[in-house]
Amino acid sequence: MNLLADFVAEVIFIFIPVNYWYQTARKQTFMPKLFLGLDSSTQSLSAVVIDLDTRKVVYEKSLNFDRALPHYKTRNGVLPSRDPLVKHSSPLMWAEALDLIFAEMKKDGVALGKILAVSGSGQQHGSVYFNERITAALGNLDPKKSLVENLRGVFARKTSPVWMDSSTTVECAEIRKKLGGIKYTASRTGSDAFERFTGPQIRKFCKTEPGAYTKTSSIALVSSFLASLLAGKIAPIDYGDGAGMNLMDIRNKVWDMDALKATAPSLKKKLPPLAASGHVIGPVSAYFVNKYGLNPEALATTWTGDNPASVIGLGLIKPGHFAVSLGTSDTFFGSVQKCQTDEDGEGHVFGSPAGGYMSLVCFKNGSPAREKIRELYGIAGWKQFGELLQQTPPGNDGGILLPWFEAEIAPRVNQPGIHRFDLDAKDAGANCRAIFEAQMMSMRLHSQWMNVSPEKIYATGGAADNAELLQIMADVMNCRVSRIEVSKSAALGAALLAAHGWLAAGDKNPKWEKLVAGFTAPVPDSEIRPNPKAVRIYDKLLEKYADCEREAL
Ligand code: XUL
Repeated sequence: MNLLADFVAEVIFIFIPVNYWYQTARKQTFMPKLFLGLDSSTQSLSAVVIDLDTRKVVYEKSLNFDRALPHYKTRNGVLPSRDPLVKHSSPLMWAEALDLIFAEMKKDGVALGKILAVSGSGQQHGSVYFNERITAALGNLDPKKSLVENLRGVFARKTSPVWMDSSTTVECAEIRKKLGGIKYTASRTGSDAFERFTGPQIRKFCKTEPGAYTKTSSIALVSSFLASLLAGKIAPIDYGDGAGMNLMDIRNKVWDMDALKATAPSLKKKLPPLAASGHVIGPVSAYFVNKYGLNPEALATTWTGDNPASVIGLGLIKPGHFAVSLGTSDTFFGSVQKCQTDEDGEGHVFGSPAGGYMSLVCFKNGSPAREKIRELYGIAGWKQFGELLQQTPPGNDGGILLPWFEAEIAPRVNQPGIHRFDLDAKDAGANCRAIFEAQMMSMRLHSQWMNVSPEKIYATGGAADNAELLQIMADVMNCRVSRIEVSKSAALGAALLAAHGWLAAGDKNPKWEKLVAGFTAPVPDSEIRPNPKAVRIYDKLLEKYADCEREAL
């Protein structure tokens, strides 16, 4: 009898560890390493799933808010407003979109049960305001209900101001004054006080709705709001998106108490902690496990802003690698070695998810302005737009158009309007050329503070498909331009952030350059070189362009 018991014990003793080892090894050998990245942008929510072993994007999907969720009545993702400077959106719409995209992924057969970690990015600066019910709601998300139903009664403010809002000029001036002027505000928080930045927006809310501000127990960014839903608890704000608030001490990556004081009372209590992008918060909420079949061991990580995520998604890991993103906003950004802020206060320094910093300049009149000109001149499509560019000379014979259809960020324009100089308003071709030349000259002019001369610029975003536009970019910026065919650079960056977080949590010490390899190569043979003759024309025209800006302002 004893012998039998010993034998059984022996078998158990050997079998359990061997079986455990076998299962773990099996998991490691056969489990694909899938990571999910989400990007909640101005107009859509996108999902990208990557397989880290095969270095492939295995799934991509986008939901356009206006079309997929028409009951929120947004236009291009923004709620209608009588005041053209006020641009808000609905946090419930973003939450409903999250449910919808998970349902789509499930329907499309995405192996949600095999995803190891989730991260994401959001349009920068937008803010979400909760009352004290939020913690319990997040901790008890009921899978039998939708996220919208689960979030009923948790908001201290129904709508969220977004990055397109320009209604806080007074609050910017107040904060800037308290912090000691443009230069000091920028060197302290990474940027001068900007209308769309979260601090001035919080100040306006506190001044105009003091009762609702008092009832606000917690404030989130778009990114940290959605991360909170995934994690089932209030998520930290990361150093990339946190730097877009005028509230974070950019050098020490902690909340800046003077900036907080200059903004609104009791603000520290209402803000979550700061953390690195992709930092592991914990396992994903049971809501997503029970409802959509997400792996219960999948990790929820901190999200970041869409621009910081694009730094990763475009592979701009080494300092000096820069990109131009031609989207709803046009941005010029890249990794930099040190934190050098703009003394004139037009540009921004954010924390880079790859560590260190990124510099960025943002133009509000991006693709919507190009589209307006196309519509104004009845041009059917971008192909025809490109043909018109070919028929017009670089420099446009000195014709200049300032395309400020909306209030502009760089340079600061509070009174929208378009201005023509030596340009015939009836000439369709000249106006098409003028708008993109102006956008590129403005980019060159307002990024001089960065003091960078990139070897090459990577172009991305919808309009980057147009070779004629990229030639103008190369000639104005006097730099080689290559197209990166990553349609969802922010969502891809987010998926890579999830992978980084998962590897780091497993003590794997992942290296960014290795991690992004294979995902972010430029399109072969897409390089466009500057034409020396055109470069000389733009070098000269830039002076006239700067004079026109000064005159219009
Ligand atoms: C950056 C900015 C925009 C938004 C767009 O400062 O305001 O690029 O992030 O989503």
